[in-house]
Amino acid sequence: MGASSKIEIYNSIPPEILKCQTVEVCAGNQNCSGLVELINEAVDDCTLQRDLVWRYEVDLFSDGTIDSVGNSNDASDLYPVGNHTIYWYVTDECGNEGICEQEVIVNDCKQPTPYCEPGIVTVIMPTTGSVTIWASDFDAGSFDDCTPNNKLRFSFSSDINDTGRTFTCDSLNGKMQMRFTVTVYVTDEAGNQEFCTTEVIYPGK
Ligand SMILES: [Ca+2]
Ligand SMILES: [Ca+2]
Repeated sequence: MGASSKIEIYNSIPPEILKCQTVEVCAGNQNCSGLVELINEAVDDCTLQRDLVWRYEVDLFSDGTIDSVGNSNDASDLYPVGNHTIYWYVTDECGNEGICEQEVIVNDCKQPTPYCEPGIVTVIMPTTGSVTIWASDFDAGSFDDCTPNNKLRFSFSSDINDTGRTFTCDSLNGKMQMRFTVTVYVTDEAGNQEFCTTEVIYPGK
């Protein structure tokens, strides 16, 4: 009696999945996705590793919708930039199922490639006595591996909210013609930055 209940308890122990910890990688340069090696292992008290039966489900972007499934312990693949969840299931020969979920994070780690206009010629508006220029005015085709062009941010410093500069007659300091060097930062959605340097030119009257 005691022995048989002991065996039942013994048989009800599911395999323990060993690799459930979060995996974080940088996207490679192609297609803004990262090659992630995900080969799992489990231990079980009554079934040999090679006799365990595996399957997994992949929820890309962890939005609750399963996007692909597999019948092995190898979910290695190209994963897009974002956060994803892998659900691992492994069954022993007694029908006990071990389950775990694993987060996979693919980051955009690469800076944008900035291209600045060589210089912008502007004049101070007589009506207001000033002119405001925008960092985005200097963009000459900057691009990023992951962020679409219309989502790139342009600023005059590493602060992405530093988007405009206002020049007044005082900025010209009485000179007829003047050139101001400006640094234009390009920032992608992941916060990676790169800059180019150009100038604002006042041609004078
Ligand atoms: Ca999904
Ligand atoms: Ca990037």
